Order: sequence, then structure tokens, then C-alpha cells
Amino acid sequence: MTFQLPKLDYAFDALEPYIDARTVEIHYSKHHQGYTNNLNGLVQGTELEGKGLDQIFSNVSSLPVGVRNNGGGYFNHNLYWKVLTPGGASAPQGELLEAINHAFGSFDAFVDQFAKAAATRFGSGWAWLIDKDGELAVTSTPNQDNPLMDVAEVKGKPILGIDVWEHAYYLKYQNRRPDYIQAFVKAINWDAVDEYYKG
Ligand code: MN3
Repeated sequence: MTFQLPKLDYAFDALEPYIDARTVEIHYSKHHQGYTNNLNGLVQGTELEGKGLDQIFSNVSSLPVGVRNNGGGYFNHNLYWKVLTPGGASAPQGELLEAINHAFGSFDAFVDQFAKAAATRFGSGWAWLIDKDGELAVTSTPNQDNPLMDVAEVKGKPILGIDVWEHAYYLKYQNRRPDYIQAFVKAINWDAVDEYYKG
């Protein structure tokens, strides 16, 4: 197995009341595990075996669509679980806060822009906070695409991402995606975002 499903750092119910335990359990052990297994199956015995995700994403437009979907699904969910609670700062601090203020005017203005990007992504996809050549920006991608892919409209290094596929929120929030987005924002582990920012 080239790609391993990372261990979840917390219990399935650790994100309550923001994200319910059943959703976390299914999302992690079925969806994320599924992307991981599919990706391994797709690269095994091909020229992609042993290649890193950065290499795959930067060239993804010329690869089979399954590699794009499952490679994105694997990477995106790795980040998603990392940037959620428990523990860690409940607000950005230091250099990261300064960068957010610089890019968006204020933390609240950032949250508005991020929530809007997540709410208006039609169908399934992701909204992101990215580092784009040293400047922070908000963007969104369809399906399991991400801003590291050569197909992304806006490219950069993702440091925070929210999954807005219905499987991420439907059991608890049904059609109320904006309520899920507001809950997600309250459950962000800003120390983890800071690690991606500095990494
Ligand atoms: Mn998902």
C-alpha cells in the first residue's frame, strides 16, 4: 500500500456538537478509506507507483480521471481531519493572523469570504484558504479537485479546507449547508492550520 489512511487523532464524537459522531465515522472509515483504497489500486503497477501527490497533482490533467478524483479525495480528507478540533487554538494567532488581516482586512471578513465560497460552490466540492505566492486567498474547487492540481482555476498551497459534499453534513444538517459551514468554522484547529501555513 503506497498511501495509508492517516489515523484519526480523536474519537468519532470529538467534533460534537459541530459535526456529529455518525457523520465523522462514516466519512472517515467509508469515504476517506474508499478514496485511499481506490488510489492505491489505480497507481499500483503503473508509472505512478512511488510518486508523491505533489507530482501527481501538478500533472493531473494528463492522468486518468480516477487518479484525479481519488488522489484528491485522499489528500483533501487528510487535511480536513487535521484542521479540526479538539485541542489547538480556536482563533488564528501571530504571523498567520497578520497574514489573514493583510489579505482580508479582518478575521471576520475572512470568515465571511470563506463561508460564502463554501456555500456557493454548486454541487459537491471544497472551499479553501490557500497560500498563493505568499499571499492568502480564498478559493473553491469542484468534486475532489484541489488548488495543488494543474486543473485548478486558482492555484496555491491549501492550509484550510472544508468539504461541502453532502456526505460531510447531511445526517445532521440536511439541506442547511450554511449551518454546517458556520459550525465547521467554530471547530477549526488553528494550530493545525498554522502548521500547514508554515510547512
Ligand atoms: Mn468527504
